Amino acid sequence: PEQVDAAKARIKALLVRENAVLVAHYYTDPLIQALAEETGGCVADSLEMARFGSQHPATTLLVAGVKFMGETAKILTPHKRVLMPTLEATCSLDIGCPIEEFSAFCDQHPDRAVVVYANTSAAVKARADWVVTSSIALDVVAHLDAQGQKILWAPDKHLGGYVQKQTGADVLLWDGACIVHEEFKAQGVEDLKRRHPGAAVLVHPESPDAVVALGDVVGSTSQLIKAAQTLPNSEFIVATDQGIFYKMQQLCPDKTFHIAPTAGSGATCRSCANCPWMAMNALDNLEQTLRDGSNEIFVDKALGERAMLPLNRMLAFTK
Ligand code: CIZ
Ligand code: SF4
Repeated sequence: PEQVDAAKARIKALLVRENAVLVAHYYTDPLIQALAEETGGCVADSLEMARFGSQHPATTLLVAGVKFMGETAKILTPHKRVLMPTLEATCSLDIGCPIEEFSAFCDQHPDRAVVVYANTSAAVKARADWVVTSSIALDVVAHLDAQGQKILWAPDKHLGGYVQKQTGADVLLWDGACIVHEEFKAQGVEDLKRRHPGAAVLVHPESPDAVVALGDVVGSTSQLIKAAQTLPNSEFIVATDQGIFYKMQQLCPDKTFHIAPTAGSGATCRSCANCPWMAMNALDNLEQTLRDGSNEIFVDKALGERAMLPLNRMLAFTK
């Protein structure tokens, strides 16, 4: 703890020296989330991270999360320096949607509006008509459906399938998945629910169908946090990355949170439900990046300008 305090103090001084602000995702290490809060930064989902970073006056954004979040920040504010604790932190959705194949898929379906999840590369965003996060996916697709548009959705097939069911829109799905959410098991959730009958089940829609079907609330990280605060239940079973417990516990100190099982046995798994790429963000690489300006994010200028259009459409979208 003393070493942690010392590291945090050094990072605080570096943030001031570099005129930088720390923007952290809910799935990062609780130490990083706390540091963001203590230094006037933000802890949020990818939509709010993008909004916060683009509006904050700091000239350097230090983005703790995965690569697409740093790229999004750079695309929205090309004049700012965007740093990340590591450039290795990617996402199975981004990896599973390479631009050449995706672009060919879009070319085969020119009649469809291309809607991509924020968890994609700058090049994929540049090929899209709309970028969405899980916070606004349903609203955007319902809006397009109301205009009679057919949709090509990428990359998460679980979230896309959920959106298709909820909106009734004509949605063609790319075959991608999140390696973290895909592991949640319906049987395990049911078993756990039997042991905690009063618990409400909170599910992120990147989870498989059968798990989503058990959700009392299905939604983005920010929506699940809100549900933890507003539902009367004192216990919750949560199917998303367990980094979210930091914020849930902070806002609801008297409530109990159980991670949804990633095995059918109903045994909870403390080491699972933790994105390996999010976990690459740590105090030591965060400090190193601020100290020497390493791990700066660059996005090709023309690509960035093209990708900015659907990103700004996302930020401007209100129901
Ligand atoms: O799973 C992710 O990476 C999420 C939930 C991103 C986001 O939109 O905050
Ligand atoms: Fe990607 Fe899943 Fe990790 Fe989120 S939790 S960054 S969707 S692999």
